[in-house]
Order: sequence, then structure tokens, then C-alpha cells
Amino acid sequence: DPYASDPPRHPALKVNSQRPFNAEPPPELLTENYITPNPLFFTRNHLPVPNVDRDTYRLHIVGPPGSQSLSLSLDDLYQFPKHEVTVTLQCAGNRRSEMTKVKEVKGLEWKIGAISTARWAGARLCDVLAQAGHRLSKTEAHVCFEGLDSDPTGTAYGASIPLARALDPEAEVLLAYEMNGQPLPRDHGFPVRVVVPGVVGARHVKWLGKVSVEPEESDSHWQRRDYKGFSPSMDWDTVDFDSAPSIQELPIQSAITEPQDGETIQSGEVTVKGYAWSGGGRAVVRVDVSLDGGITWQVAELDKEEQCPRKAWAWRLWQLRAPVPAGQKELNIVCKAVDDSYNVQPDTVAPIWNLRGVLSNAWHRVHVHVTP
Ligand code: MTE
Ligand code: MO
Repeated sequence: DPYASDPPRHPALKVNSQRPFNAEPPPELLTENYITPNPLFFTRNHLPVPNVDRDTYRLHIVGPPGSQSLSLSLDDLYQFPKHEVTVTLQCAGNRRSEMTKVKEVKGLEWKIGAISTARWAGARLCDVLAQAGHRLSKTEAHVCFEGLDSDPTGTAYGASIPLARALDPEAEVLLAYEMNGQPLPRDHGFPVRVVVPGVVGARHVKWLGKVSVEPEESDSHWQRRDYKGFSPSMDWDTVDFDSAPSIQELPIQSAITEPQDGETIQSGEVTVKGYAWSGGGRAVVRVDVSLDGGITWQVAELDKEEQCPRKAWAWRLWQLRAPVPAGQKELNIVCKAVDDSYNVQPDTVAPIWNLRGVLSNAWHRVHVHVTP
């Protein structure tokens, strides 16, 4: 059993698949803290967790002719300036279970918890690439990452990002060796993972073994044949994966973590809580909440953790305390967020349905009963 040496996990996690291990924190724990505690951080593994020895670990940096290849130990990596950044990581499949309700899709049934936030520390990728002699080239180029996890045929997890993002110090792409002040937990990439602020989780390659600069995107299955969005009209017989770009920055997203769907609440006052986040460093500027299915709206209060314009890498937690309208036996609570480019969420799922169930960011809806 290749999964026999997987690490122990927190019992509160909601498990979507045991082998490989995929799990999310329950909604009420998700927004209890701005920083997600490491044991509750959602986990998305495609393969068994590799056992990496910190002393013999080497990170290989390879590039085109003219650059220098490097083989870096963990101690070598510590010699680069240590950079820290708070980043929210979201899986492209977050909230896929809502798409399944419209029509079947292929993928894990994530609810609203395939998203978490941590304070990451490590070397900046731009500093490491500079040491290897990389400069921005005029031709389009990509930085490809390979994990040390692999399937029975020896194929490793891989993904890539554009070289321009990797070399931009303001983009703060990290080769991270710390998560919330601790060495990376095994499930989250020990000893080194990539952190690409504002970009879909799939590019944050864990158990990083190799970084290479290439003229093309990674030829990994997960870069070329997955994590892409399509028209609702596309099915598995007609889809052409080469016709769509790989997902990088993610669209505006929000969800309600409290109360939960089907819950019974007291009349009087209701407290609605949730998270909001947008990709590409776009800040959340507003969250609107409705108690009547989207007819009337109230503006939620955003948490005090502020976001830096153009570098809003982490989510914004929010809440609304509001009177329950007298005589209501049930409430249809809805939330939607707006980012600083005034991007909004679509109101329903059907128009954004896609066969892989990615980019699910319609208004989040929760139905609750009210006791008099
Ligand atoms: N890196 C490797 N090596 N193997 C993986 O399976 N999964 C990716 C990404 N990096 C993956 C990986 C996906 S799809 C996501 S959403 C994030 O890791 C999840 O990171 P987490 O498990 O730390 O939350
Ligand atoms: Mo993912």
C-alpha cells in the first residue's frame, strides 16, 4: 500500500477521499481564525505523500543554455533572504458539489472548505532564479515545477506558471519551507513547496523536487489536461483541452460558513459569517448579504485584517448581524462579494457549469429554519 506511510490527520477534517487523502475543514472551523491552523488546513493530494529526508533533500534548478543549474540543500535555501507572506490557497474545485447539483461533473465533491489561509515563509523564487542567472526573456517562457510524489508509473505531479510572474519580486512567489512558523507539515509539502500568491492551488507544487525554465508550459497532465474552464455545452466527447488556457488567477469568491444549510436558528437576531477572496491580488471591497434569496441586500462588515491593493493575497472574513424579519419561518441567506476591479459573482451555477466542475463561484445560498 503506497499510502501506508501517509501522516496522521486531524479528526475534525471532512474527508472526501482517503487514498489519496483529500479533506476540508468544517465550515464553522474554517472562519474561526483568520489564519487556518496547520492541522485544519484543507488537503488536496493526487498521490501518496512522499517520505522526504531533510538531510539528503536537494532542489534542482535547471534552465536553458546560458543559465546555471543549481542543486540546493535545505540549508542552501535558508541562505537566501527569508521572505514571509500571508496567502490564501484555494483549489479550483472548491464548491464543486454545487455544480454537481446542476449536472454531473468529474471530480471530488468539495463543499465550501477547499480554501485556507497561512503565513508562509521561504526564499523568493525570483532570488533563486537570479542566482541561476535567469532574466526576463523577450520570448514567452514558463517556470515548471515537479513534485517528489509520483504514481506507479513514476509520473510526478507537475505544474507551471509564467516566467514573468516568477521573476516579479512584487508577485512574491515563494519556495516555502515554513507554514505558520512551523516546518511544512508532510501533507502540505515537507520540506519545500511553491506558494504562488493569487493563483489557483494546483500551481503551488508540494514536495518540490525540480524547477525548470522552459519555452512551453509544463507538459504535466494537471497543467494541460485538467484545471481548465469550458462552456457548459462541452462534454467529455467534444472537449478540446488545448483550446482553453490553464487556470492561473482565480475569480472573485465568497461563501457563508455560519449558519449552515438546513440549520434551525432562533428568531430575533441572526449572525451570518463567511469568507471572501479574489485571485491575482485583487482586494475584496464589499460583501452583500441577503436574507430573502437576493431581493433585498445588506452590506456585511469586513474583518479588520486589511488588504494591500494589488497584493491582496489573503481572504477577508466578514459578518453581518441583522434582525430576523418578524413572522419568517425560514430564511434564504445569500452572499456575494465584489473585488477592486468590480468583478462580481454570477447569481446561479448553471451558466458557469463545466464538465470538470472548476471555478464554482456563484452566489452562495443557505436555507435555514426559524423557531419562533
Ligand atoms: N503538489 C504536489 N506535488 N502534488 C499534489 O497532488 N496538489 C495541488 C497543489 N500542489 C498537489 C500539489 C492542488 S490541486 C492543490 S489545490 C494544492 O496543492 C493543495 O495544497 P494543500 O494540500 O496544502 O492544501
Ligand atoms: Mo486543487
